[in-house]
Order: sequence, then structure tokens, then C-alpha cells
Amino acid sequence: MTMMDVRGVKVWPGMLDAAAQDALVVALREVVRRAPLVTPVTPRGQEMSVRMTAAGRLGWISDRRGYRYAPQHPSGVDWPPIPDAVLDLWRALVGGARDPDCCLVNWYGPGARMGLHQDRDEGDFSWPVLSISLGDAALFRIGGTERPAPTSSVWLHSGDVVLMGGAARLCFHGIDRVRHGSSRLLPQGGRINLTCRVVAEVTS
Ligand code: MD3
Ligand code: FE
Repeated sequence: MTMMDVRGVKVWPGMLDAAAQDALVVALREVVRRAPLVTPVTPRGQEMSVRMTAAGRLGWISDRRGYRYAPQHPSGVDWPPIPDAVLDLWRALVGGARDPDCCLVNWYGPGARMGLHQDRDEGDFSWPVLSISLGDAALFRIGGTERPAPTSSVWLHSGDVVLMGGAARLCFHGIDRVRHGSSRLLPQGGRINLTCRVVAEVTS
């Protein structure tokens, strides 16, 4: 299997075949049934364009009180378990002593994007972040560990798997745009990104 290295970020194009992608969508329909997608609001009161939910011991949430990992969905229910196929991929690519605490589910509809940011709320940066792309293609931008550093862009397609470890764990990254309707995985279009993270402790 080919692997591309983009500024220390490892990208495996098409690691998941069509059957594996379909099976993941089935598992994710159960996750969103139990823990529905929400539109997070930033601490400054702006709605994010990406809708989110999570699976695992913790989920990442944002509201007027701030960004944090929380043990329950905003509705009060526990987050559903991380799908086995996702855990299998983590164990194959990351291995080691522990499973991820959080599998964040990002859903991109028409016009959704994610600005350049670092993932810093986990409290433990020694573990990599594993990302799985499903559905419509997205233009992923990767920079350095300082915001002004130059950036590189790569299109992520359905079935692509990305691993951010080592120095790349704290690099700035974002999604500039999604080519809505470019994939037939989801009947209504859209993009799903799963990110698995180890979280040191609940941050608030
Ligand atoms: C590089 N999600 O949820 S995944 C996020 O496609 C997030 O939804 C994007 O950024 C998405 O925080 C990008 C790829 C990714 C995830 C985490 C990283 C790249 C990363 C952490 C460090 C460096
Ligand atoms: Fe991120």
C-alpha cells in the first residue's frame, strides 16, 4: 500500500475499500442515532459549519463555556462505543498500550469547512491522531507548529487514512473546502471525518 508523507503527516490513499467504507457508514448510523449530530457553538458564539458527535469514553464539545472533552453528549447520554472497525484500524496503525478515548465524528454538508487550528485539548500529545475520510473529497491543509509557517494542501478522498504523530501531532491543519457530491458513498452527499485521539483527562 502506498503511503505519502506530507510535512510529517502520513497519508494512505484508499486504505479502506468500498465494502469497508459501507460497513463504517452502517456503524456510524448507529452512533448518530444514539448521539445525534450537533452544531457546535464557539466560545464567542459563532456556529461552526461542521456538525459533530463522538464515540468512546469522551467526546469533544464546544459551547459558550469553551472547548473541552466531556463524558456525555449534550443530551446527557453516554457516547456510544467506538465502532470495532475503527478500533481495529487504530490497533493496526498505532498499536501500543491503549485504545483511543475519543472518536470524533465530523460531518461536512454543503459549504462546511474547518479553519486552520491545532488540536490541543487532549492534554497528552504523545499519542498520534488517526483520521479516516468518508464521502465527498476535501482539500486538507497542513502547516507547521507555528501558525505563520508555510502550508501544503492535499485532497482527501473517501477511504483515505491519515496519521499525525511525532512533531506533526501539533501542526496547524484545516479543511478549506469540500467538493459536494463528488462521492457516491452517502446518498445525499457530504463528508464524514473520524478522528481518534487519546485524551489525558477531562479538561473541565
Ligand atoms: C493534523 N478535522 O477534528 S482530520 C479536527 O477532516 C480536524 O475533519 C479535520 O481537524 C477533518 O480537529 C482534519 C485530520 C487531522 C486531524 C487531527 C490532526 C489532522 C491533524 C492533528 C494534528 C495534525
Ligand atoms: Fe483538528
